[in-house]
Amino acid sequence: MEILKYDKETVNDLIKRSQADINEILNIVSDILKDVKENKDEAVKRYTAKFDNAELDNLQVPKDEIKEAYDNLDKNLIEALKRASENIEKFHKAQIPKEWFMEVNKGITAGQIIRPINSVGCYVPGGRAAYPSSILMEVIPAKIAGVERIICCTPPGENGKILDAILVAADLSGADEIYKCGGAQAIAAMAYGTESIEKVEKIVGPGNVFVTGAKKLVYGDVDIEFPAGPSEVLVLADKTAIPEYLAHDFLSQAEHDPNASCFLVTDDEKIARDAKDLIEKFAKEADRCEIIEESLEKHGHIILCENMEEAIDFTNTYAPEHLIISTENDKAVLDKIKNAGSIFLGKYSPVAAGDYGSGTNHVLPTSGGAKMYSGLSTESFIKKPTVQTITKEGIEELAKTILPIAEYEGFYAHANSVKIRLNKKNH
Ligand code: HSO
Ligand code: ZN
Repeated sequence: MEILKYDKETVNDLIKRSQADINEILNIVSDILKDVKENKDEAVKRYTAKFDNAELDNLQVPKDEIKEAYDNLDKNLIEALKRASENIEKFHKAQIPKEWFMEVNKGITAGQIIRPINSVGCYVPGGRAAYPSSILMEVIPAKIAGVERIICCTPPGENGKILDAILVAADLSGADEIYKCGGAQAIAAMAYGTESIEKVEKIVGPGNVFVTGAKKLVYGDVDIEFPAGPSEVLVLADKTAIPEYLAHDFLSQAEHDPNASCFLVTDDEKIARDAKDLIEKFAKEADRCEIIEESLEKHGHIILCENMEEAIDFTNTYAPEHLIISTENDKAVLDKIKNAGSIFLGKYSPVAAGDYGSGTNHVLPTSGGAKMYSGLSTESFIKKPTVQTITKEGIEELAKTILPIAEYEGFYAHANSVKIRLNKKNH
């Protein structure tokens, strides 16, 4: 890893990330979607045999497998999942939007009510790692929003089973149904419905390029949250930061995926050098050393800026999924941050806190998505219909606004629907 002096040109190249080109695989994904739409369960089972090497009779996890999972799972882990759930619940309850009404003008009362989406599909990837924590992050906010039917899909292992921790997390957080299927076929099943998986209205959760590609293609038939790709962290540090902490923050993101991206952006040369040495040293000793070294080699960068203004400017352009701020005056830096998925302020706030248990959500926009999306939240599962009620006096006054515009647009029936209400005495 090199220490790069900040200059707009060089740095603009780094911002592109490693996103595999989803367009390249969209044809394959589109064939899978069509196949599942037509052949339903049979197609899902066929793809599960092909991609996950699992031959399944039934896609749905039966109750006794969930019970067995509780019996088999380490009690300490169950307790930790419960504690994490409590914090996630507390935090996401605070996100429930308020209903409100106001008098826009005399006689015109308008407002917003909240209603949950009726059914939601939570996707959880398998493969390189198991993510019971992601189940909590997806199911709990949906539950708190009041979603009536919450289903989970995750690929089974070769033995046709889902990991105990995933089943326990899904059950603890209140999922109604759990299915053994992954990849584009799972997204298709949730979007279109099959004999055993009833269609849902929104699909959330991260996944590989096939999952992300499938979510893009089914968008419109169902809602999705945002495309989520490989993990990212940007650490914004000045001379007061502690290089050991920064180094471990780097590794904790790099260990996710060879395509994960890690940036240290600082105005202090000594911090940059010390952090670089430690990152390289810890990477060699790390458990997931191969993934970490590949990720750091491809997408690990240390950027040395002239001053913190420049560092903040770069941060906003990069719009990281996770942002750690470790500076003399974190709050003042925070005030200048425009784009980031989830922000960790101060020395004692590692990303792992948000990943597992401080309560915030870890399903976050990547690849610059933080410029236009927020992470998953209770609001992701809530619709806000508007409501209005207008008095006779209110519509009489409003007619002066409506009629000229409606007539200009040539919508005379619109105009008439107002006029008819104006001159009637007894209604
Ligand atoms: N950091 C990941 C979430 C996660 N970490 C799950 C560990 N488990 C989101 O980018
Ligand atoms: Zn993580």
